[in-house]
Amino acid sequence: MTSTLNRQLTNRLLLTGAAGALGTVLRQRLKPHASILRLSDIAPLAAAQDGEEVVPCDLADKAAVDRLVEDCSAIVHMGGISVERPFEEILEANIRGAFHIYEGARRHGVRRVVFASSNHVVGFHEQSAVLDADAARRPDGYYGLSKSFGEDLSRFYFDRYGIETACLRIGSAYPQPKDRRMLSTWLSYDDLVELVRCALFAPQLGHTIVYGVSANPKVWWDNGKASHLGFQPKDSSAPYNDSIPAPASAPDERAARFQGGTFVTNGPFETL
Ligand code: NAI
Ligand code: 15L
Repeated sequence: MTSTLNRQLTNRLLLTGAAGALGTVLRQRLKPHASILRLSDIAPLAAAQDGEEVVPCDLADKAAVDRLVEDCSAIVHMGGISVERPFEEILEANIRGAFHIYEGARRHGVRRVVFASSNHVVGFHEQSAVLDADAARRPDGYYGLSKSFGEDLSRFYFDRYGIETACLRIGSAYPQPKDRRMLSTWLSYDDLVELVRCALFAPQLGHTIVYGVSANPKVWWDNGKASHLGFQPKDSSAPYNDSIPAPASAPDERAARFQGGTFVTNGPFETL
């Protein structure tokens, strides 16, 4: 039993995107770290259990997000569109949505946010490159651009208002790697949970960019500039190496060349 003294605990923790793939995992695994877990999504959510509050909310609705954030001590912001979509959809959920989260944090005295960024902020770097937190941003679509916006937005709210943020440039968070690219980009669920825990409770956070990646044999990202988080991934894609076949057909040359994989050729989805 973890004693109260060394248990890292926040009072009311807001988890957005709680009905999503990663939100569903975090809803269970973050419970020991919050007296109350406030769960939100635009999609239906299972009824609140002990220690939970369920508050449906559209991130594009400024007043609703303001009410959502009130009385929260920290935010794990996982909500939003998680793939390439037409710009207007990305604009409402991811860009306006992130702005509403940070405005709510400012107005209601939230001091720390864990922001789900993405590897698609740097998706047009070559797969042969090893990037650290200061690598040039090379977003590979409107989705990646929206995450790049979130990284700049959170930097502004730290510099101007002192609200600390960890931007998690998550690679590929799934129960196991699904293709050859994920042998480099995979983040296990256990490592995801540990990364979020480290980001929530690191004594000094400031504004930190950290890649969400397990201890895979070949990684494209160096977390040396995020060592103050104390994140030590425990899993690796190595055991899956032989079970993942080569793609049935030759991948698009650009998808095979750049870190963003097929995102670099997705779309455009724009309609007039
Ligand atoms: P997901 O698509 O399963 O979950 C996102 C959730 O956000 C959904 O439940 C959706 O209903 C909700 N949402 C969308 N628009 C909304 C709006 N306007 N208002 C309120 N809620 C809204 O995505 P997943 O895989 O769980 O990812 C979680 C976060 O992590 C996302 O921000 C995604 O961009 C990011 N991420 C995920 C990676 C992965 O490998 N799963 C990799 C890199 C980043
Ligand atoms: C992401 O940002 C997506 O949200 C996720 O669905 C995966 O496509 C992941 O990137 C990836 O690059 O594997």
